[in-house]
Amino acid sequence: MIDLRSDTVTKPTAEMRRAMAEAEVGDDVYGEDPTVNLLQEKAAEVFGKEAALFVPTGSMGNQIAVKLHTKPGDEVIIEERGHIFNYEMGTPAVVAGVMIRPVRAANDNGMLTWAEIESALHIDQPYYACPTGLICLENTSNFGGGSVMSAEQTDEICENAHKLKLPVHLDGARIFNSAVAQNETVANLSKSVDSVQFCLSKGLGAPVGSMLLGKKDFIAEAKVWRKRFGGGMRQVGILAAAGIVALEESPKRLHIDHENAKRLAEGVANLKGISIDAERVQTNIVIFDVSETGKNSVQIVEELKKEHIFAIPFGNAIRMVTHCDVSSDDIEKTLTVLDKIIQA
Ligand code: TLP
Repeated sequence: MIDLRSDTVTKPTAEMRRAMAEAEVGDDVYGEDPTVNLLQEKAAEVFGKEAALFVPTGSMGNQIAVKLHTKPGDEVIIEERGHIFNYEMGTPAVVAGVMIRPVRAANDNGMLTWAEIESALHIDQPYYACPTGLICLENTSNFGGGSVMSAEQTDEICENAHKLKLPVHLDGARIFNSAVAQNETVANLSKSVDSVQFCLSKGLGAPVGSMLLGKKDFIAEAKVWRKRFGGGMRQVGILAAAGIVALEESPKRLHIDHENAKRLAEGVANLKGISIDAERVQTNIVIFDVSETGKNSVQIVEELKKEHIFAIPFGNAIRMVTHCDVSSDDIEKTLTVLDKIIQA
């Protein structure tokens, strides 16, 4: 089976399983789990932030941030394809009581410029518009095709937002992919944002978990909200142990996933009826349009499945994501099978 649906499907490595078996644990709701505490310290150090909190999912990390940065009735500006807007079950409305103001990035890679954000701001219009309370960024942009945002782009947005006293939250679910692709540090990519969330459970390969980072007071408050969300997890060092291995070991191998994604993109670009600009694939996500193949994305995905290859259809496109459980041979096999399906 070749599972290209997502990098969330990875299985823990032998080293992770060993670390999990041997993890020292305590009750994390009391702050007494030494392995969780160590993971939080290490993550804060890697990102150069004051504090970090281990949360069960990326969605929880993002939504705690949305809740803490806003008040009910505020508006949150986000690129139209953003995960926080599209795939987190309407939580900004349900929990934070905020409106989302989705904005389409003209460059089509999911990355807003300050000019685009500025045109969507509501500042000092108290009687007829929801005031802008937060700007959310996503690096890499998942449905922008795994595109990367540079430190300079992020800094420019934050600098301008902060002049208006607007906080910026970064959904950095795949920020390590972004850092590797740009030969950057995650600290530099997130230095100007007020909070950042990253996932241990995606390209980094841990079975469960994400981290939310920010200032000490923010993280103390985030801990209260994690409990309210039902995320106080007791002897969770058993999961944090895998997270430590993921944080320390996995970034070193992400370039392999990027090479595989590039090869996949170049390969599908040559198939009849598929359109993708392979040049734009920078990390581990490959999204290609199949509308000219004579088959729709759901049909193609169904046929791939019969050959034990898994991908995700959306609209006219198919998404394939490379990760540590996908080899270069798997990529070649996928290309051969896809070609056969399209030719049939
Ligand atoms: N993304 C998943 C699906 O939910 C779409 C995937 O397969 O890509 N931010 C970003 C940018 C994400 O891509 C995801 C998950 C999350 C947040 C949420 O993380 P979890 O699944 O841990 O809640």
